[in-house]
Amino acid sequence: MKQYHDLLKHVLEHGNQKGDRTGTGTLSVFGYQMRFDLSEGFPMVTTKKLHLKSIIHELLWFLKGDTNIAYLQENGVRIWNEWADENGDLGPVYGHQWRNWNSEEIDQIKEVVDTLKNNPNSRRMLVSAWNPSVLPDTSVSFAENVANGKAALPPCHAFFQFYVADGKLSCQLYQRSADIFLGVPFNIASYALFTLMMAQVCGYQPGEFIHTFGDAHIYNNHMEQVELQLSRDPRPLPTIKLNPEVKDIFSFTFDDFELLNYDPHPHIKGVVAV
Ligand code: THF
Repeated sequence: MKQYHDLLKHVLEHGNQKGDRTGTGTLSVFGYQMRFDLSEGFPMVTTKKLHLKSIIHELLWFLKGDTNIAYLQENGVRIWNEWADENGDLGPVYGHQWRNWNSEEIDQIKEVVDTLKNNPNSRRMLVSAWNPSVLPDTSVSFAENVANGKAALPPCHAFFQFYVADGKLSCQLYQRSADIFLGVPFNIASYALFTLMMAQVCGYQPGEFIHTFGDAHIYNNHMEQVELQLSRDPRPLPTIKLNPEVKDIFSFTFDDFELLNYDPHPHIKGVVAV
């Protein structure tokens, strides 16, 4: 994953010191792009151990249209705990917008699958999680926003587009805000996995995952971790095997994924900014 190390180095070299909503402070750049050829292996960071289980369950949870953390908690996934209200609700976040945009019964995922199968040259194969009508009021708590029908947090990975050429499916994500040390390794693996799943159910080979950033930042309290990670040498990429029987994007379950040859350096802990 040279691309990820290049991003870390780019931000260390060119980043602006910036305050942020969480009060932590960041080193930040605006605008950056990474490309991953999915035929070269599964783009999972090897210079620290990543928890694929959390990534798979989070993606399946988005695809169900679920926005309550109960499913995640039942499966031992804690990454959304900090933002949920006392009932576990996050308001109309990713899953809601993907499957039921603006509560108008617009299933963006189903529509993209249909277009990928029937009109793959289309330039309209987009999914938007960004919905200005449910953006939170930052002067009140996460829970109060949820009580008011707003999202607890605005989506960070805001929208994505698919593209087919030469029998290969590619996906490009626009991420408006990116926590490079903690979130980005998750986001890369999640969208790469999603692209492999969409390719299988729509009958294409995997193409590229293209990751485009708005504000890409390293939190000030992740600097030591980043130095440690950069001192390590990237290892060969793992591969992922999907159960080839699954032909419906909404039918995947946790047991349909098998990670092969993942040999990472040890995990590096970091505190998440809330
Ligand atoms: N807020 C911040 N500050 N960073 C983010 O990456 C982020 N997200 C989501 C929403 N708000 C965010 C939540 N995603 C971890 C990973 C992804 C998250 C939140 C937290 C995390 O703590 N990862 C640890 C532990 C992993 C585990 O428990 O499985 C890690 O070491 O990777 C970005 O979409």
